[in-house]
Amino acid sequence: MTNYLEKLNTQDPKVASAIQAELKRQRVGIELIPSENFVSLAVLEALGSVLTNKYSEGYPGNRYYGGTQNVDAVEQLAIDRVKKLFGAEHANVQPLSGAPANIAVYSALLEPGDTVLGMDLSHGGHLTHGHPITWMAKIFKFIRYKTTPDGLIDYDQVRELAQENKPRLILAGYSAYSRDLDYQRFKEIADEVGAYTMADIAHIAGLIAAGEMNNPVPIFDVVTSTTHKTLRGPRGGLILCKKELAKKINKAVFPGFQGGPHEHNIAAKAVAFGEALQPEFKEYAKQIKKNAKVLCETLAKGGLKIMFGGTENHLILADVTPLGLTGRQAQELLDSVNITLNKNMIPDDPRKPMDPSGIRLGTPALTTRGMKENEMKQIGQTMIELLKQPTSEPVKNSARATVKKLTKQFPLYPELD
Ligand code: DSN
Repeated sequence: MTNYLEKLNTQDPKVASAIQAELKRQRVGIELIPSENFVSLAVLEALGSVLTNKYSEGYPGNRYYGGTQNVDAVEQLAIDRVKKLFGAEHANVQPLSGAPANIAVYSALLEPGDTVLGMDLSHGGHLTHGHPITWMAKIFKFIRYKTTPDGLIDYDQVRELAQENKPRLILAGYSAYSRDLDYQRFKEIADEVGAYTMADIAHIAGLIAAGEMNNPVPIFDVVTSTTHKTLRGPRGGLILCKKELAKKINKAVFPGFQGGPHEHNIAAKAVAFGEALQPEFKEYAKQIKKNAKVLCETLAKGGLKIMFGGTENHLILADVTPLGLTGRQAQELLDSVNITLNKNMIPDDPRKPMDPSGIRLGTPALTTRGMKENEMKQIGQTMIELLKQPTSEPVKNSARATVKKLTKQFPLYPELD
């Protein structure tokens, strides 16, 4: 593909040049943000397709608009593939992203004022799991469970909180926790108090699809996800659920919460689900985990304090304050040599969200580029050297040289030249 952005460049060079600059940034950087990935060219093509022109409120075979035969076919493909991928009874692929998917589930299953038990944000949970800053926290009562000092979910505490507060919904899932979950245990607790079970697998969906992590879909009532993280699809969301909740969930997404579905995006989801069904995707997911383990060990050896006792998935949450830096300083320093990750709160962080104690990083994007354990070691050592000598120009230059060497060795989107 040699004419990438040719039309755009002629018509609107300002937008074209910003996109080109972003392509370059992605190519020359070591991308460690655990929620980011690089989609295939096939996914990009579907995203940029004429399906963006079509309105299609409703669901396949039952729409409010004419001319929907082609988007029906695409949406049905996405539904069938994602059901197969996770062993789900029902799938809704219309949520625009993870937050709308979660909100749609709350509105499907709960009444205003109902109680939800979810994971504390600083212990790895997510904003949409009831952080007081969100609108949802004004509508529902959120109670939060935490991890133990050794980094596990304290299921006894979850049970106690459930018995005490009688939640209508128990929520499992996270965006900064590095261990697997015992979904059966959550389900037993929920059954004792008559609560629905909901898992948000946004971060780990790709690992679950590949059989590399526990799958809540056969156990839980509802599972939500984004499609753009380890699942390596376009930016978007989805909801999986038991057959008996299908109507409620569908009605909550449309017309309850969203309007016309983004069918170009749903087409790209279908392509990504098709890719995730291939045997190569299993190898990819395995490698993500191997890479995360090596990176984690290298960072721990170098003096970072790893939260939750290590990693069983794609991500690492680490306290950088033992090296005399804050999370924000570490992020900015690494950014200056094109290593990208994000500052993050650690459990019960004494610092503020905009300058917390920790950094969060992961391996899905670099694994897509083809990097393996050796490269993870090099990257981890480079990071440690820099974090230990933040003002040394020679160390910075050496880090830049490593980044340059690795990103050249593992090129990104060479077809787009
Ligand atoms: N912003 C996403 C992440 O980075 O984990 C979660 O919504």
